[in-house]
Amino acid sequence: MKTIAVLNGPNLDRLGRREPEIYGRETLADLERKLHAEAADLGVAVDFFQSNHEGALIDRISAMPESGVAGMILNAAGLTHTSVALRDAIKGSGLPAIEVHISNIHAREEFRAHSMTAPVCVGVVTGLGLAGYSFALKFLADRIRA
Ligand code: CA2
Repeated sequence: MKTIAVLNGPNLDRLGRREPEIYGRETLADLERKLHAEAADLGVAVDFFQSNHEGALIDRISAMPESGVAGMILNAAGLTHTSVALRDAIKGSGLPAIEVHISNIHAREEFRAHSMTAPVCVGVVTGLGLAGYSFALKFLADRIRA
């Protein structure tokens, strides 16, 4: 069975516990449970990982090709807007990546509208809440099976 990695960046461990008006009330554990169930229906496995540390996310991405991961869904959170190193890691992995944002990064502060990582991703889902992860999972699962 093919594995799709789901990576979440800094502060997303607080999901559902602060700023519910922006990020909703569901927690990261709720999201993980939902994606595992959806992945089972799609015939893929999900490897779920969150870190507040840029280097830990980069190490995880770098290890993916050898560990048999077939693609990734990435919400790099605040690092989206700053991290050349993360962008290099995504590109270097050679794996298809979908960037996901819970909020619409184009409808908020100007600095959020620019993504360092989007140009090395297949596509971006932004502003659809946690459903964005599900859409990205379906897309990647279809693509990987094709
Ligand atoms: O909308 C998204 O998914 C973001 O990636 C979330 C990041 C933000 O920096 C990006 O511009 C857009 C922030 C993640 C912080 O997550 C929290 C969740 C709940 C409570 C507090 C922070």
